[in-house]
Amino acid sequence: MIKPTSQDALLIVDVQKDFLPGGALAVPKGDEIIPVLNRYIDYFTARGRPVFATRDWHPPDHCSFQPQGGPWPPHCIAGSDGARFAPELKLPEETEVVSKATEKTREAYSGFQGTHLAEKLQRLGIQRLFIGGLATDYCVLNTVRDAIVNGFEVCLLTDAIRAVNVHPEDEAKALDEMRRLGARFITFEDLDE
Ligand code: VGL
Ligand code: ZN
Repeated sequence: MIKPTSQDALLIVDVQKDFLPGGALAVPKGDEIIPVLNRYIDYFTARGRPVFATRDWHPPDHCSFQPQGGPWPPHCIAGSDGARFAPELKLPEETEVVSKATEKTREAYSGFQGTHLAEKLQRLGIQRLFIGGLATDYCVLNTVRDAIVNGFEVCLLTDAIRAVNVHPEDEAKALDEMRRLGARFITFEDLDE
C-alpha cells in the first residue's frame, strides 16, 4: 500500500477534448480514464496534496501539424474548444495548469520541456509524482522520463493512461521504458485507505 506524504503531487497529462473520442487527435478509449482520474483527484485533494495538469497548447501553425510537415493533424490550438480540458474531468479550482509546446518551431511532448514545472514542484518540496493522462506513448512517456531525469520519484497510474498506438507495439514499448527508468506502476487500489 502507498501512503501519500506531504512530498507527493498528482500530475495529469493532457486530458483535453482533442485527445478524446471525437477529437482532432483522438486517443482510443481516452475517455475511459476520466472517472478514474476523478477518483485520484478526490483522493489527493482530500489529503491536501496539489494537483498539476499539463495541456498541449499549440499555435495554429505548429511544426507538429501535417500542413507544416509534421506527423499530426492540427490539435490543441491554444484557446480553441479542442484544447480545453475534458469537461467531465473534475479539476480543482487550485489546479496548477502547465501549458506546453507553445512555441511554433519546437515540439514538446514533456510537461517539463520549456516550462517551469520542475521549479514549481521543487519550490513546493514535491519529491514524488503520481502521473496519469494521455497519451501513454507520447506525452505521458516523455513527462515520466523528464520527471525521473529531474530527480522526482514517479508512480505511474496504469489504470489512468491510454496510448495512441500509431504502431501497435508502441504502448508496450513505452511501458517497458518507463519501468526500466524506475517508474513504479500502481492502480487506485494500491493507495492506502
Ligand atoms: C500528444 C501527440 C501530439 C500527447 C501531444 O499529449 O501525448 N501526442 N501532441
Ligand atoms: Zn501536440
